[in-house]
Amino acid sequence: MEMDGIYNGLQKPSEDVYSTVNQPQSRRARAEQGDPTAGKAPPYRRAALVLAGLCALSVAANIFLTAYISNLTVERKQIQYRHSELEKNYSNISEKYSALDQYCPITDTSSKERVCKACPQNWGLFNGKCYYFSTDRMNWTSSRHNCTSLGGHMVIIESDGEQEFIQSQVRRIGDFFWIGLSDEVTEGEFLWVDNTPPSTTYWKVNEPDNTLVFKGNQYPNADCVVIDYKAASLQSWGDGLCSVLVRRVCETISAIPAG
Ligand SMILES: [Ca+2]
Ligand SMILES: [Ca+2]
Repeated sequence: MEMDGIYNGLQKPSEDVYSTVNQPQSRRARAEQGDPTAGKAPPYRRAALVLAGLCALSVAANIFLTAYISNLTVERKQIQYRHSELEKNYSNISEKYSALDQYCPITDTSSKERVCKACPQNWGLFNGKCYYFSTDRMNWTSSRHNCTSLGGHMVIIESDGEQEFIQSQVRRIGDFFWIGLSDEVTEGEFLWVDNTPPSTTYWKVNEPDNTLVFKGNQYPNADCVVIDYKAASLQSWGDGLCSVLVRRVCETISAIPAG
């Protein structure tokens, strides 16, 4: 029985055997035979797939980056705005705080108690304004900057009373002092540091002469105004060289208004 079965098998090969032989080998079959190209897509198809993938990736990356950058731009603008607001607040607070320390210094370090005065320390009160008569000497421009840095400006004299007060102090100290008047910008056109022309002037005789006379020598281009402590009357102004080192008078507001 078993032998018959074998013969039958040999004499009647199944159609499947022929069809397998005639048809091209399957990828699996080729792979089993060690064909290295089996089991993979053709090279051009793989390249196209890779290219398509890269394109999709690039488009996605572009969309993502565009959205990301636009987000960053908005954030940057918001931060810049907040930064400028903070800077404004800071300078405002700093100004107020420095004024607080100037006019209301802490008198007791343990209790932090502050005592407020009409003028900052070392400044004198006259008619609702505070005046500082320096002990050091600077050229006119540095004097101007120093008065500003102290929270005021170089003195602007607007009345007989103010001129009288300043001259009395200058005489008492016994030195020359710069005031906030010069014709540096246009020769002969004197302006205060706030760019206004003087409403009333107190020039000495023969001043202004655009000349500094010092120890018998004459120096031209005198553009900055000094108060002479030796003047006998209110007429005490003279123009001198802006580069000369002289004391200065600064002016600022008082915490107690005039009246
Ligand atoms: Ca001049
Ligand atoms: Ca002069």
